[in-house]
Amino acid sequence: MAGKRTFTMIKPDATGAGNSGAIMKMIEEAGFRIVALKKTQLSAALAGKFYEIHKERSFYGELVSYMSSGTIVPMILEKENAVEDFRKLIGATDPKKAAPGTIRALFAKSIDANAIHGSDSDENAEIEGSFFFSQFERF
Ligand code: FUP
Repeated sequence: MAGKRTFTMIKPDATGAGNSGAIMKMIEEAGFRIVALKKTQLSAALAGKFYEIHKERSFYGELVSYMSSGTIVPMILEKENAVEDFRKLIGATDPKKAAPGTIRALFAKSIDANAIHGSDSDENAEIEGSFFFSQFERF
């Protein structure tokens, strides 16, 4: 059965452009409830750990330095079929390929500065959410 929670973070390009509020409004209007939220900045070491799954990919070094270059807004979201529905709301990784009206089509600058992250499975949603939030921070 599909899970009720996913994990997201608004990335430095979108926070830097002042788009966090507009993106959060889209998320809430799409029926997601924000159950945990903060604004923070990752060290390179922590960004490297978060993206460890991409360690062998050519863009890993740039991804880590980009993701630690500015503030991010990590959130845990709740909705039926959360992971799949949220991936639809954000659109394809490359904003040039993202469907019109999706968050990446509207706000992403490029394939790396692509405005927002969305977990790709229930298992990763749990792992990624736990990376930023303890059980006590959820409400
Ligand atoms: P997504 O699940 O859509 O976030 O995409 P991926 O898991 O494939 O990639 C994770 C992140 O790596 C992207 F959000 C941005 C970065 N990336 C690049 O910088 N270059 C690429 O060619 C692919 C991904």
